[in-house]
Amino acid sequence: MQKLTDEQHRRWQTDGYLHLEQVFDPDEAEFFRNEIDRIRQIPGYEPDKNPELPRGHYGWMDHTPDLDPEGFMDRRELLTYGQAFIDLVDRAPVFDYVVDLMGPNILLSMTQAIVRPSTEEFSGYTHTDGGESLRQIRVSETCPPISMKAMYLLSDVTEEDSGNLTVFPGSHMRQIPDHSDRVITPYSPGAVRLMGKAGDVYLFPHSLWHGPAKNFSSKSRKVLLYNYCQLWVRCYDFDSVPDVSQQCTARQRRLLGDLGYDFRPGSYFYVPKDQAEVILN
Ligand SMILES: O=C(O)CCC(=O)C(=O)O
Repeated sequence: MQKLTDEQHRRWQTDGYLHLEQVFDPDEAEFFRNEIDRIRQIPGYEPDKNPELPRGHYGWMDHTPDLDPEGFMDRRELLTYGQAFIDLVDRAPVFDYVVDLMGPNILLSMTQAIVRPSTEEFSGYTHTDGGESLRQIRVSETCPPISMKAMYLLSDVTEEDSGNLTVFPGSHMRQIPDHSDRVITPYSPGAVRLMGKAGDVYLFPHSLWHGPAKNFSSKSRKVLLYNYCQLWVRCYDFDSVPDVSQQCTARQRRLLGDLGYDFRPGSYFYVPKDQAEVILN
């Protein structure tokens, strides 16, 4: 498996994110942009506006509310939309780097496609991932993260206010002071609005404060997100091994929570005997 360099490890520990250049070539980036346009038309999980539901829950919809390919979209559970989305689950080198950072005892916890249109109406936002509890937890810089994500950038983001992923370097280690008393935005002191090209990937843990900046670029910004968590953490997208696992390789099935035997108390906390072998493959 490919490993990160010492310099990349040092950056991960100090800044809390890594920028990998040109993981996809232009054709592959275009392929996935087109795939996002395709799946917009078909049913799937999208943010649910039902005020009765707790925050962060998604609902099953016939299609994305905005059918314009440049309009907003936030689709979850991508694996049923085709083999290309399944292949990304453990694709080199990104997955190799995830294992290098997290170790082999991991699950795929979420897949997501987001389109951020160019608009005056969206002012960006900043958050940590994984909900209220995970926000309070910070592992030390020498520990593997509890959860992290790979963001595949499918559009060029080479200017400010193009829907840039904005990060607060070091915030995975040091909580932003007073964050519960004041709203942290992509324009707050300490924010870095990242530039990148279609095909680049950002890796970052859920504890890093981050989020999308405004997009005034006149083009929509499209990304794919693949999240991973330690095996003992629940995944976002499924409450049991999903049916799509039948189309997956042994390693992908393991990443979807198929341990190779039926659940029994202790499962997921103490790992299967062949866990490292299956994941390191
Ligand atoms: O850039 C985006 O559109 C959202 C990305 C993000 O904040 C996230 O992945 O949690």
